[in-house]
Amino acid sequence: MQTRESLDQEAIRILRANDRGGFTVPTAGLYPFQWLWDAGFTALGWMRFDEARAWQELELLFEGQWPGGMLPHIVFHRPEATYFPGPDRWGAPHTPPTSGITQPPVVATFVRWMLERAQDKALAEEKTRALYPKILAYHRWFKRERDPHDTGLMTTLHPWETGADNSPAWDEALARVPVDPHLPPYTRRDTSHVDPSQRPHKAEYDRFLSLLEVYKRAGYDQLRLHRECPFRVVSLLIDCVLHRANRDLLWLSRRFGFGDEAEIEGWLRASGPAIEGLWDEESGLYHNHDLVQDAPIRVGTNASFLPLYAGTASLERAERLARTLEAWGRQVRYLVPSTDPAHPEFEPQRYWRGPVWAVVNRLVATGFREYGHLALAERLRQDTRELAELSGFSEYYHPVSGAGLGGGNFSWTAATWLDWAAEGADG
Ligand code: 9WN
Repeated sequence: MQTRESLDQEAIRILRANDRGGFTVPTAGLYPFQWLWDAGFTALGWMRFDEARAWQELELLFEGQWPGGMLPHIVFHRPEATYFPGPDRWGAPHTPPTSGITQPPVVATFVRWMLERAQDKALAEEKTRALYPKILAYHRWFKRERDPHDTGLMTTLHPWETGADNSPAWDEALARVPVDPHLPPYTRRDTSHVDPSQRPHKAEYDRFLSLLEVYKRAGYDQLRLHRECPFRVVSLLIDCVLHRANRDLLWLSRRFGFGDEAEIEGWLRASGPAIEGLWDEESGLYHNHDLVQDAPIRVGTNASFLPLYAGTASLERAERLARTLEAWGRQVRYLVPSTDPAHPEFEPQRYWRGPVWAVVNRLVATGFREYGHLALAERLRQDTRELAELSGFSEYYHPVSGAGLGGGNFSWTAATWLDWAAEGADG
């Protein structure tokens, strides 16, 4: 058990050790590049002790932005051999090399939080002004390329885009993805860093990689992929994070007088009711949606609570969600398990199939706090804090024993400690 002060120091040490000169790797070895939503959470952590460095994290992330606005989920700033798949396998048309898919778009919201909290307001305003048009271009890309029929919901093309790669929510949709008979042979690197019982199975990797071949054949043409990609879902992680990000982009537009309010309000008018359409009265949860089958994916996950973070839910639905989460909390010691602990596919040590992720806890807690469920929000923060005290800054944690799992010395967990779990920046 470590003290608050020693953990603060340890968290700062981890971010500095994972700094590669302006961008932060999630953890050395296992993930040696810059990831999109990791960069967002990590910038919040840097903000606590080096504001200039925090802004730089986002500046370097946008070096990966594609001309059409897409912000890729990995920027391969420099070659590293310890991760697969690397830039060659993606074959994406960009310099610096990047992946060819996106990830939960946390940036607009976190830029707002950074601006609000900054000690150096002049620097924060200058950086926000420079980032704003890039974030707007990214959100326009989402609307144009991922919601071409204006349904209010984004099409997600890969489990990696959701950030929750092997969640049981994707099992059926992924099982339908044919394994490419000409899939080039590959050697996984993740299982040389982490015990395979804590990582996805080979059957999942075969399909993760088969999807890359589909994208390359389509020349990364998103509209073509709406027809040709065999994996198409609505992901609560993407849609709720994007809805929230658009609310914060709207706020930024007003705050600086950028004049984009009407366009952003139009997006929000479509996405708000569409997210509410994912509600399932019977389970008291929101569900992801399979677009290939046009059917709800009835698997409770830690993302099922995110319409509170989006701010789209009614007070009544928030109350139901609170009761559902409290019920989960009677089945595990630490909230929020990444999968409903009563679900037959719940696996408490395997990645997104059961373990607790500090960053998702932070988003879920923000939602409950904003809806006035202060005790539950505080329990999420307390559980996250205890996990760090017990097991240090791991990638994820066992929801029953609290053991640290996956990679160690993990940037976004350390950053989430500094910015939120240690004492809470926001109440
Ligand atoms: C694929 C970096 C990333 C996180 C994801 C997490 C994991 C990568 C992987 O690591 O995914 O993107 O190779 O397993 O699932 O959420 O951003 O920390």
